[in-house]
Amino acid sequence: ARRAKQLPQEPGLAFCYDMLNRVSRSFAIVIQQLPAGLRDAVCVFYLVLRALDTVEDDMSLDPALKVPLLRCFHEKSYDRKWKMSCGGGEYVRLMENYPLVTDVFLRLDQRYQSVIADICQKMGAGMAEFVTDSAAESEVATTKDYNLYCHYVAGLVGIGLSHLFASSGLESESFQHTEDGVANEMGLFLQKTNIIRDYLEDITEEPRPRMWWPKDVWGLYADSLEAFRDPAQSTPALHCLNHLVTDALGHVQSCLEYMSRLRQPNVFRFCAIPQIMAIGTLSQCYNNHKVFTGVVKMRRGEVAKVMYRLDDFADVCAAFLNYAEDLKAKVEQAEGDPNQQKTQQLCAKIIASC
Ligand code: PS7
Ligand code: MN
Ligand code: MN
Ligand code: MN
Ligand code: MN
Ligand code: MN
Repeated sequence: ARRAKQLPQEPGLAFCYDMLNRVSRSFAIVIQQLPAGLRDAVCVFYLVLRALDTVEDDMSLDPALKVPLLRCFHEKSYDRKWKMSCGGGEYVRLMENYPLVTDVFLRLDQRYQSVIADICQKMGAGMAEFVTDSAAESEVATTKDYNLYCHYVAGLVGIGLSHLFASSGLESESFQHTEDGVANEMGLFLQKTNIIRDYLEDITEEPRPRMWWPKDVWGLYADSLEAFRDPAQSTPALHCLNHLVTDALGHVQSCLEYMSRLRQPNVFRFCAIPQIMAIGTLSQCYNNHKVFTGVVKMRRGEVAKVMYRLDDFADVCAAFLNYAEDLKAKVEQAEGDPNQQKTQQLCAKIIASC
């Protein structure tokens, strides 16, 4: 049951699963292992949002076109002819063959279609709020804005997925009502980890940087986000990094609570594997200057170890315990870090609840 399912032959579905495997490293495997009643809906949900994100990320699109497109993107999944040329790499093919995604979308259960379209509408409108038309040095002013942006691009995914789980009957009805709470935080934890880890990728983005680190945090440590790239500024850079890791760790209790309520083994794996990779990535990033000079990634073998034999909540606790212990050891070494105590307390709390 854990083997990846054979690729479907029907053209729409074949395109969707082929695309999924081309554009996502970690999601392709866990989505393909979902129960039949959810698999296609989650695959289409992923591709619709990936297409929306391609519009958001395309910096050659004029904001005067991008903003209205983000706002009406949810309607495109009902228009069998709609497609566009946008993005780069594999995403060009996704956008040019969008009618194949639409074809599968329109054959999904009505309730699944409504959830996907509703989340796409809210996410697109939220992304539109954060579009800036000049080379502003930072898009995100406050931690409140940071939480809001992460809600739009990831928290809403957690909420939508919860609605799909409840609609499928595979998980409890209570997943229908998790709007502002733990489902949102499941997404925030993943998105913040991505934003923290991608510092260098995002600041070196062409034609201009796209930064999501909140100014009310980085402003405590430097006059610009660029400054953190200077090796002479490594101390404030690490303090800022550790501050954001600490902020992200604040979501762990909610994530553990959410995962403890899942019942279907493959829905559980789909939710838990990315969460474990997130805490593993955070533990690698903490106090690690490589975030500012290169790519910090979990090793292949470590990822495989996570994916192999993850069956129940006890396995999640064991993994979180392991990474929280790693982190705790690193925090002890971070002498002079202004958030050291706070980070220590969060680690202790995670260890105690695992
Ligand atoms: C529908 C599975 C499981 C309750 C495309 C999964 C980009 C981190 O740096 O590609 O942009 O390349 O590594 C996923 C909650 C969203 C949040 C969000 C749709 C978990 C478009 C995913 C994913 C909620 C906006 C991957 C948040 O980033 O980043 C489905 C429960 C898409 C989830 C983006 C990011 C996802 C992300 P980069 P990645
Ligand atoms: Mn984006
Ligand atoms: Mn993106
Ligand atoms: Mn609801
Ligand atoms: Mn990123
Ligand atoms: Mn990426």
